[in-house]
Amino acid sequence: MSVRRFTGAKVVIFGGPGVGKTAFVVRYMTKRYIGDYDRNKEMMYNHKIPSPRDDVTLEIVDTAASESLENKENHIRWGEGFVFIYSITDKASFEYACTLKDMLVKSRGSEVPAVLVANKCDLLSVKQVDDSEGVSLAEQLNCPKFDVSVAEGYTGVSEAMEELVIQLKREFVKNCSQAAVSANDKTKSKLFTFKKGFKKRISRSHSDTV
Ligand SMILES: Nc1nc2c(ncn2[C@@H]2O[C@H](COP(=O)(O)OP(=O)(O)O)[C@@H](O)[C@H]2O)c(=O)[nH]1
Ligand SMILES: [Mg+2]
Repeated sequence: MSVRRFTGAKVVIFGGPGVGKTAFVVRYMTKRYIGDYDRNKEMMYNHKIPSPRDDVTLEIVDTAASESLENKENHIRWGEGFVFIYSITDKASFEYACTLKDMLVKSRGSEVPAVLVANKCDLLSVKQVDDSEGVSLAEQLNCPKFDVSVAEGYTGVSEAMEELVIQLKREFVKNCSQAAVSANDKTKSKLFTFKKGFKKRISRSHSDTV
């Protein structure tokens, strides 16, 4: 029997305009911080994570600032894991993350692999979002929250992505075992139908002989 291995997953980076989505992805992939990007471009990246057994490739969509509702819904259907980013300096971006969370939970439930990222923690003096608000959103998303400054460092970014990859692997294993259980159920039910048919045939042939 062939063993399925986790070789990759589709990840969506969600968040309002200017929260640092592109800076986050670029930091994660290159460890570098580049300040300015075109906000209206949606980008798709393939990022290979070396692993002892098989390489794992993440397909990452860095969503654009002005996404249509249809686009958001497409991304929610497409993604296997989600990074929700808001900026602690921008209340509207927090509210935007809450709206995206509602859309995700409505469509996919709250068990989907996800992490919440509170970005721009280097700008505490102009903070607009309380920690408690972020914690409550993370609870609703059923996921951990990471306080990061993409501008200041790589560590928080990589920790958030490592956590997401752990959740994605767990989900993969869960799906594999569910598939195995349902394949087993199918075999069992085939066997059951066969046994039933066999019993019927026997009792018919028995009554024929009486
Ligand atoms: N101070 C600060 N600025 C940041 C941080 N992350 C991103 N930015 C800046 O925020 C702006 C928007 O970033 P960008 O990645 O284009 O946001 P996006 O629209 O969500 O993709 C840029 O000027 C970034 O340099 C951060 O952690 N701290
Ligand atoms: Mg961007």
